Amino acid sequence: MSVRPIIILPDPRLRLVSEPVTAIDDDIRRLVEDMFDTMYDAPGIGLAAIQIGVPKRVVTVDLAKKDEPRAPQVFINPEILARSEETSVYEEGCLSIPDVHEDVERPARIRVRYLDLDGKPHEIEADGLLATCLQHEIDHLNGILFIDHISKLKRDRILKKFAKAAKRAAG
Ligand code: GNR
Ligand code: NI
Repeated sequence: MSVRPIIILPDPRLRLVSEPVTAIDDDIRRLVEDMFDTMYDAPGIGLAAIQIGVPKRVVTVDLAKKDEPRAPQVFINPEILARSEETSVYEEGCLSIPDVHEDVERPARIRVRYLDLDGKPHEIEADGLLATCLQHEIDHLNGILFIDHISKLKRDRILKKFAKAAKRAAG
């Protein structure tokens, strides 16, 4: 059980492009375990490895509601193969941008290819919250944040607030 610290805006590591996983070894299995510990502790519905400072293409998701049993899902090297024309809007938040929630419009459905923890490839069609969450997490793997999908005015306001808070914390 290792809850690792979540990195927060404006940490420049959030802008890194994460590297593909080349071998699913004990290091990756430990990383995934720590990601779930950290995600459930937060709590959040998704986490990208870079949010705990590890620039590898690993995503964890659990969309189960509070009164439902846990439903952990792991996506290694996830790739979006296709996006629907139709879009949907969800109010998104991010553990790396605490207390900020904004509507984001994204493709409503995506086709995703990924590896599971056994290295076995899968292809799924995702819609609803899973489609939104996977797009949010795959964005993290590419150094993109949900605030990059909102107006520049709102984004700059948020960036300024977090830059100021970091400055204050540094004394
Ligand atoms: O916990 C999270 N909730 C959430 C809500 C709407 C859209 C995306 C998300 S993901 C977020 C956790 C997180 O920051 N993942 O990177
Ligand atoms: Ni996030």
